[in-house]
Amino acid sequence: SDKAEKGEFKARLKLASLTPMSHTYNQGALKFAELVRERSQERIQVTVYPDGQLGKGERELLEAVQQGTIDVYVGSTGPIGGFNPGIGILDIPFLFNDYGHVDRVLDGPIGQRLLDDLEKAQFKALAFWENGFRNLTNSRRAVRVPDDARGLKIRTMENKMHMAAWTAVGANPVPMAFGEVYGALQQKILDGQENPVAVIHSVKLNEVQQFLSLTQHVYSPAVLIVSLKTWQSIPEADQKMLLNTAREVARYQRGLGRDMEEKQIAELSGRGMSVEKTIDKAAWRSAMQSVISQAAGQYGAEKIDAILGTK
Ligand code: EAX
Repeated sequence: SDKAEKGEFKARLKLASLTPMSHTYNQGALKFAELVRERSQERIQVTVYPDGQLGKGERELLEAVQQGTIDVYVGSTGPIGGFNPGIGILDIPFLFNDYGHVDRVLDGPIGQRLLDDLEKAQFKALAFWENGFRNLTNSRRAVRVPDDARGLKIRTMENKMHMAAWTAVGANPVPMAFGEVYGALQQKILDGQENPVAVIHSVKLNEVQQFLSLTQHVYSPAVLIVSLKTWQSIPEADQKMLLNTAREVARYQRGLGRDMEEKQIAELSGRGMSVEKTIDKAAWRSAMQSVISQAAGQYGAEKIDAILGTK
């Protein structure tokens, strides 16, 4: 960002994500850029760099945001626990029942406290956007019950709780930057990975994964984060506008993935994926129970109960 001659604030902001332009993150980001441009009378320009153009993994993007070389991040909260442990509470398996529950928690006081706390890590988190409920894919076999996943090499995010959850079901988790995943699946270095339908569809994982199981084992929030360095250079009135716009676009962006989910599953199936729709969630939850119980010790049972009990 830089100051214009007559003291009028102007900025060019780089926004980065890992997913293709067609994915909901970037459709949301384009909408955000358009509204910010309009509302700032073209003083603030946001350019969207999708598809890992500015870095292969979300940890890498987040490090650049801390340094201020990338201004804005939209991505999963999965790797943010490495920067700010508190946010990891959201990655507990089977914490959220459905989208309504998600919205009530993330848009309520619990969500706001988690966003505010990210400032300690040099992140000005404007709003929760959405990655989605994560599902397992693999190239070996149909996976319906947890035992079917035994022995599979599954890429996870760089997130200890996710790794522990896959270890608990007897799989072998391999943490890896998202930008390396397609190639590793193609070369059969990995058997599988897990992601929301919107990601699986936009990255065309059906080309390298035959089996999709709608496990929805964990809800994966996304966040829109501005580098604190960038943020502090922005005048208060523009900060307010950015914050309100991020919140407004959050509703639009979350809706995109939710509205497309059924259609994208049907398309993946039409492209040859075999889709396991009947998943016994109780069986998966109990297979991951040791991890869920451990999380209570780590984050405090009362904090988890507050999320579970948000009506
Ligand atoms: O944020 O790394 C992942 O699997 C994430 O779900 C993805 O990059 C979207």
